[in-house]
Amino acid sequence: MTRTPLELFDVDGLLTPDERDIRATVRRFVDERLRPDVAGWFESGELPARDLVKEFGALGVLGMHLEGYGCAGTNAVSYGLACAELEAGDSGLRSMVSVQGSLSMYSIHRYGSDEQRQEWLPRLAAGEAIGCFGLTEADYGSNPAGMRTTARRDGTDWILDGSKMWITNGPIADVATVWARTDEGFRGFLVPAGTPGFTARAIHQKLSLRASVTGELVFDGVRLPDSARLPGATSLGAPLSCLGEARFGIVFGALGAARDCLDTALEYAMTRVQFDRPIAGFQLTQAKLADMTLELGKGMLLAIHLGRLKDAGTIRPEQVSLGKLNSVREAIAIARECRTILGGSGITLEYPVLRHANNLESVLTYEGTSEMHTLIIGQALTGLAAFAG
Ligand code: TGC
Ligand code: FAD
Repeated sequence: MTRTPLELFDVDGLLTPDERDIRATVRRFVDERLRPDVAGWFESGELPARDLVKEFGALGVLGMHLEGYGCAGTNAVSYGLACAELEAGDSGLRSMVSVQGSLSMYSIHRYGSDEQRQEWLPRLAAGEAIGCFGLTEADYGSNPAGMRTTARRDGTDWILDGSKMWITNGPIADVATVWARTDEGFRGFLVPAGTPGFTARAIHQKLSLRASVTGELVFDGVRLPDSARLPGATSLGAPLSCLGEARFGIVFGALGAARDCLDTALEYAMTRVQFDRPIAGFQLTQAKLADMTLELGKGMLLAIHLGRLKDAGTIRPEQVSLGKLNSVREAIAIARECRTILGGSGITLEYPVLRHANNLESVLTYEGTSEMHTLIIGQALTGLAAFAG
């Protein structure tokens, strides 16, 4: 009798019936709605983003871990499991959901005024509007504290100048959460699409995350009323706390991509015959499968543990870094190893493994590079910040 990798760890035994139901619902949606088309979207670099966001809204995954305003209010583990299922489909599709729920909606939910929440959250939860989150700039990625985008007061208004780079959903967003330097410290602003002076352009020729829209945002003397400012956001800690939410989703999400690769490689190895026997029967193949199963299972146990800490309200940023670093590092190693098991077939879009591996290059970099998470863990261990010279 054979077992799937995560069955070996009895992961299901750690989950509640509700958590398993949510996972099954999202898995079904991914298998039926996304899987048949996702390789094509990746190949063409085009996807029906607006339709998909509406479908994600109907599924209930947009801001699903937030309370009120049409959000499902699930626990963190359920949100993580949903991210894993979405990323088993494609990292770009999980990104769309992460950015909408954990970055755009969370920033408004946590730091916005009542009016901002009422105006945007129900539409964002339903997928009737798309949100994005602009923190990174061309010259300030790992070090957002150096950002050059500024907002200066002009009477009761603000004038926003600068640009943001690599922004997921940027060119299709109805509202952008934009972080800027002001005389009073870092502040966040909600900038609706179509505001005079605000433009967005798509970044093309990506070799990773092709089933996702990525863009540059430019602000040229954009005039905003003070009511566009997120009143609760008064330091860089505000955007960094939003990153904590999205990073948590990636802890689970990347493992979903890894699981999809391993399931694919296992199935392939059982049926691919060389030297008159399935390649799964060779010891070297089994060693690969066993090692990958171990890393996938260990990663999932850590993810669930972190989810329980998050649900208890005790999780710390460096613990999220442990999970993000581990999940993405192991997922990309698993994806590459699975590619070897598929031989030549592994380089095509007929199988998902190299698509996942390519996507995971972005996941390794965004939401804090592996090096940044290593340094965050190093700082927690030593008390010494080694980010700057
Ligand atoms: P530092 O002095 O360490 O911190 C400034 C203030 O922020 C607080 N803080 C956090 N709060 C909550 N959660 C976190 N994760 C936090 N990290 C820091 C900190 O306590 C402090 O608060 P206070 O009250 O003392 O002011 O700031 P630093 O400038 O030295 O930053 C250090 C560093 C390197 C850790 C930070 O800059 C960093 O995380 N850099 C990586 C940047 C990054 O991850 N960018 C991601 C952009 S968004 C994105 O990639 C979306 S991808 C799309 C998708 O998710 O699918
Ligand atoms: P850099 O910061 O220039 O880093 C380059 C290399 O130098 C990395 O290996 C890094 O680890 C290393 N490095 C830098 N500093 C140090 C140091 N102190 N010590 C050791 N090594 C160091 N951003 C958003 O704000 N919103 C989004 O929606 C968003 N979506 C994205 C989507 C995609 C597909 C991609 C690729 C990126 C996205 N980003 C987004 C940006 C992402 O967060 C940044 O790319 C990331 O933070 C790294 O910044 P950088 O690319 O400028 O690299």
